[in-house]
Parts: sequence; structure tokens; C-alpha cells
Amino acid sequence: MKRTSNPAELAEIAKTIRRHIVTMIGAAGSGHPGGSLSAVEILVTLYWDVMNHDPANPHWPGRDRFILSKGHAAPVLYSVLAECGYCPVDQLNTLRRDGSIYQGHPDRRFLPALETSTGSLGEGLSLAMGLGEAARVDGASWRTYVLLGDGESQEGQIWEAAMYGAYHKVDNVCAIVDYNKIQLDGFVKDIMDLEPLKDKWLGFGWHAIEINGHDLKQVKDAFLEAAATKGQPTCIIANTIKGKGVSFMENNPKYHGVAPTPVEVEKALKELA
Ligand SMILES: Cc1ncc(C[n+]2csc(CCOP(=O)(O)OP(=O)(O)O)c2C)c(N)n1
Ligand SMILES: [Mg+2]
Repeated sequence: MKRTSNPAELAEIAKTIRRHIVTMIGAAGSGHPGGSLSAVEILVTLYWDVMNHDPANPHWPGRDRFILSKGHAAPVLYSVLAECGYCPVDQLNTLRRDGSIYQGHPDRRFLPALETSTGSLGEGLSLAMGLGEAARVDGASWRTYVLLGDGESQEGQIWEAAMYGAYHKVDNVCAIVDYNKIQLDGFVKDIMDLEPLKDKWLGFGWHAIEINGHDLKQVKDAFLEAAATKGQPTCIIANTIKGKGVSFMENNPKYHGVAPTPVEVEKALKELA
């Protein structure tokens, strides 16, 4: 893969990833487009610009780790891993089929390049804490990134792990909240509001940074600030738009877990041309 810090190139990659997401979920006839599309700039920045990793050597011990705690957004991770060269692009459209390496939620048994299987919400930050501690025990410099959903942040286990991270100063872990304001069946504020979200992370003893999660420069700068923060873990609260890039999906709770029809796929791909 060719790494890049060039915003124009990263934006082109992001568009390719969005096309994959729409196409593969359309082909599957089921899946989660909204929360996949909202996380594109975050994953593209991590995999093309920030993380140390090597698609030719997926289990290189010195690699940075990424955990998709909101595992239902598997299409964004699969598209990114495939475009990096970890797994085949031409099988993305087998998403959710029996025996496919691209299961509905990330499954390490089918795709060993994954760090872990996810999909049961609330677990990823705890896994990240374990990885962070493991790196520390080994005296290693690799970092762990974990992407959380905002609806997912209503899970109690997240806050248990958050308490752990601050108390034990697990500063090699960076959490990102994909703050797209929508969960499974509606707006977060109408179901169980998270506000004041940044104050909650600060109150739990974390360094917290709030950004626009679609602004590539802000995303990159936040990761640099996280890496430079010592003595406490960092949470990046990334304000995003669920369904970003496809007009009729943007900010529409329907597209949390509904696939685009063939006509909608065509319309979406025109917008992402
Ligand atoms: C423990 C658990 N409970 C319920 C679900 C079902 N579920 C899948 S996605 C989702 C909503 C998640 O909302 P959010 O974290 O905001 O995701 P995003 O908006 O990023 O798609 C729920 C409840 C699950 N996967 N795991
Ligand atoms: Mg959400």
C-alpha cells in the first residue's frame, strides 16, 4: 500500500471506501450503512497516515492495533483492510454470505488480519486496555486505537474500562467516539442523552479532544495530540454525520441497519462518483 498524508489523496481514498460500503451492503441486502459511512475519515486517517502497520506482515508484533468496538460497522473496516491489501477487494460483495471472510460482524476466525472479533457492543475499550497493558509489560511502543459508537457509550462496561484507563495511566490507548448522534432506533438525545460527553471523559480522568470527524486535518491533529499525551489515555470525540456522503442517508435513523435498494445504490454511487 502507498501511505499518504496528502488531504486530497486521503479524500479520494475516503470516497472509494464509501463506494465499497454502499455497494457491498447493497449486494448483501442487509447491513449497517449509516455508522459505516460516518467513520470513514477516522479509519482512512488511521490506516493511511497514522498507524504503524504492514499489510504484508499482518501479525508483525510492533504494529499499532485497531479495534472496531462498534462491530456492526464492519463494512468500513473490511473496505479499509481490503484497500490496504490485507484481504481481497473482489470479495467485498460476499458480505454476510455463509462462509464469506466478510461476516456481518468482524470475525477473526474468518479474517485473521483482524485483531479481534467484535459486535457485542461495550467490549472494545476493555480489550484495548488489555492490549495497552500488554504493550507496557513488553516495554513496546505500539499504540492501540479503539472506535466506539455513541449509542454504544450507554453500555456500563465502557465506563468501567474508562475508569481503569485513567487510574492505571494507560496512555498508549486512544479511544475515538463516532459521535453521529443516532443509535439503533433513533436519536441518542431522545433515548439516553450522553451530554455533556466531553466533561464525562474529562471527569473520568482522560485527556479529551472534540473535533469534526470528517475534517481530515482535525482528525490527524487529534491523533498527534493523543500520541503526545503522557500519563493518561485520550478520548477523541469525533462529531460526525451518520450516513455521511449519501444525501438520503445523512442524519436519517432509518439507515442505521437498512440496506440500500438497487435503485438507491445507483443513486448513492452517482453522488460518490
Ligand atoms: C451488547 C449489544 N446490544 C445490542 C446490540 C444491537 N445493536 C447493534 S448496533 C446498535 C446501536 C449502536 O448505536 P451506535 O453505537 O450509535 O452505532 P452507530 O451509530 O455508530 O452505528 C445496537 C443496539 C449489540 N450489537 N450488542
Ligand atoms: Mg451512533
